[in-house]
Amino acid sequence: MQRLKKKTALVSGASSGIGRATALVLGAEGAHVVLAARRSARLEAVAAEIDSAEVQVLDVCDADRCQEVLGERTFDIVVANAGLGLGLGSIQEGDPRDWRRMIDTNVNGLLHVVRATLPQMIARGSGDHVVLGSVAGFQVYPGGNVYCASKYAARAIYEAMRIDAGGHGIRFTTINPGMVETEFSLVRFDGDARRAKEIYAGMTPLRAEDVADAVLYAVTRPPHVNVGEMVLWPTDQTSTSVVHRS
Ligand code: NDP
Ligand code: 8X3
Repeated sequence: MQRLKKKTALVSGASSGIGRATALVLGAEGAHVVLAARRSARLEAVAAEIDSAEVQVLDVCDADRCQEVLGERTFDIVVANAGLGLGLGSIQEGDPRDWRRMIDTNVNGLLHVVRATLPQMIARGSGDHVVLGSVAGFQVYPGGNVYCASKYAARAIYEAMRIDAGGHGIRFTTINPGMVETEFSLVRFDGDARRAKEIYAGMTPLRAEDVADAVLYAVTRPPHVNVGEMVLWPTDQTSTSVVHRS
């Protein structure tokens, strides 16, 4: 049975990793999926795997473009997933350009998507708004500094939505995974594939599909049930800075 038939879902950051996996599961459940990210060819490839999908090339850092592309639409489900980490060095040696990009994408970009999509949900009195947070939004770890700060902010934005836009039939969810093997580490280490691979050496990370499954669980509960904060750890990771490796 397709549980999301006649629903329209927006997934930001759908060109890779968790966003791609989420778009695929929502599409397999019958949703029309709007795939948003910057890389159009990657989005087209994901769209080709979904029965009903469309591509929107969108940089979430661009507030006007978010409003233009998303503001006039109605979405039953929004998965605000686009995000990145850059670098893993100490705060005293951090690069302000990396800080700006992380804050612009993970905080301002999230706010732009929220601002463009929440009003129509409020007007219709329904919707599922899902924010991709992280365990990094609960515990700072060595070298995580500004990335962690951006994910603490994402959690605050999720809480703010519940408070400011609550009472209109909308369900607010934040899914907070630990280590997931995606392109995240490749981006964090500026394309250094060997360093990215080492992060997961001797342990079993989450797969993007595990996180997508959690999103699907949240958006397929009965209407009176709102899954709020969900934290997903790999069994081999017991805190943001403790990983058990064989
Ligand atoms: P990926 O690098 O595989 O995917 C990131 C996605 O975000 C890509 O589709 C990328 O698309 C998109 N994106 C990045 N910047 C922008 C932008 N400015 N505008 C639009 N889209 C953008 O990483 P993940 O799938 O792992 O990451 C997804 C989310 O999950 C992030 O928010 C991340 O912080 C979070 N997360 C990841 C964990 C992990 O261990 N992997 C753990 C916990 C949370 P494009 O480049 O085409 O724009
Ligand atoms: C991204 C994964 O392990 O750096 O949120 O927190 S981790």
